[in-house]
Amino acid sequence: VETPLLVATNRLPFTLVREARGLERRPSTGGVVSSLDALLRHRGGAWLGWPGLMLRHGETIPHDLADTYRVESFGLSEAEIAHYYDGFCNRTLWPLFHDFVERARFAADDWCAYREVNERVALEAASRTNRDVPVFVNDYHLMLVPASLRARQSDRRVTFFLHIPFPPLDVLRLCPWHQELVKGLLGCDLVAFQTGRHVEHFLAAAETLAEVEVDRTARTVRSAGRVTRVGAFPIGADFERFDHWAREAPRRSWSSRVVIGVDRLDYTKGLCERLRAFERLLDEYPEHRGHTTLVQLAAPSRPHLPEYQDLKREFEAVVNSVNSRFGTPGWMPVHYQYELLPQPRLAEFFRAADVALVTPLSDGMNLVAKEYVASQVDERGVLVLSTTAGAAETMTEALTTDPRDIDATAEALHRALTMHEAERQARMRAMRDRERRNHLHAWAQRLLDGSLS
Ligand code: ADQ
Repeated sequence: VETPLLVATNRLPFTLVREARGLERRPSTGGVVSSLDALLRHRGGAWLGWPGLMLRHGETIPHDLADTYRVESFGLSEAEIAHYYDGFCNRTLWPLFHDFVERARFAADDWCAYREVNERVALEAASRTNRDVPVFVNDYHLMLVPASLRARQSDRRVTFFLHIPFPPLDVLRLCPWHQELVKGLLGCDLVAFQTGRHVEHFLAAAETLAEVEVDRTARTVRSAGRVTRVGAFPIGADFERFDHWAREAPRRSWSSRVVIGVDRLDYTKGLCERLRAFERLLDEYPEHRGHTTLVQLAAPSRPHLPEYQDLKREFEAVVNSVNSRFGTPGWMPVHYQYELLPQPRLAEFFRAADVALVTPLSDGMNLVAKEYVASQVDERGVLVLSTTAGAAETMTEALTTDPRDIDATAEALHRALTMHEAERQARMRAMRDRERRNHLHAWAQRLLDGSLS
């Protein structure tokens, strides 16, 4: 019999909205949510997270008949949303860990709120499940939970996975509380990252702590008489579903060749640099004018934060300038859509696209690269990928580029658009074989097996 599990994330797999009839659940979509959900459905247990609003006295989370595991929630006050979530999570850790040092804000009241919320989540996790239930803590919002949980229950099994990069020591050190963050993770039995590089960064950070013994070869950290294992567990896409959606998708014919970009509208994703590279391509290789369209799908993200509003304005200005420079009555160079599309629609775009331009400035993994490969059922497209995306560590058949180097990205794009069929197919087939094995659910299972071994 498989042991049940407690999954702890910042958000629950749905958001609660208050309607006239009462509270309603709006399910979240996305790969990670669906894989953790599948895992819990299979093993049973509980999911602990924030439902997106404050429950009022007497309100409870509406039950769903399909629930096969318990849903447990924690609340966040307005001040905590401002200081813990918008503050320390999204204005300190997010930019710092993605190496946007100048954007990172270090405010003591944000840090205090982060500590308090993490404490509370650990308390909830400890009290709402039996001690023999392993806990799987997710992502940068909850880095102090493992140590806090360990202090209460020394025998609890705890695993942590970081979806974003773990930065090199010289960047991490800029955070006045970086040692506390590392100590927080050392409460785990297993700390897991997306890539080997992030593992190395973490071990280097652990080495700076007093009374800690790091074994770089075995990838272990001994502290307070206990051993924490550290490892790379690269996440995968939901391969079979994208493959299936792509095969089922209606075949629309495009009047030009298609280069696709799909991202949350976030400054880490390098959207403006990508457009500049496309513009450079049209400048340097006029043969693509009139024949190639960049389709950029952008999902709204953190739209209430001023830096995201600025980014949206800036990006849309670049779209307009490229379109007005090169556009003709019969051809619009950039087709831009600001909305969250259903995943089957994404698969349709991915299948049709001759090239995917996946050029984040920094990224833990990047699932879009993998979803594109999964949807390339005709094996004729080319993936252009940033060296700075975690995905580049394993997707070695992609054409890689430094996303800040506009000329290099334009070159890579030209090479992709002119590559011979046999080479395109060989590269795509190798990536499809790897990603088919390395799919999302296999990742979750590997992580659990790793934490229980
Ligand atoms: P994200 O930063 O959100 O995730 P990513 O891996 O690219 O980055 O995943 C984005 C997801 O959103 C993909 O599944 C994509 O299909 C979807 N998406 C993007 N734009 C969309 C649109 N317009 N419509 C519909 N769907 C859209 C974090 C880390 C990543 C890491 C993941 C998983 O930052 O590095 O790969 O977690 O661990």
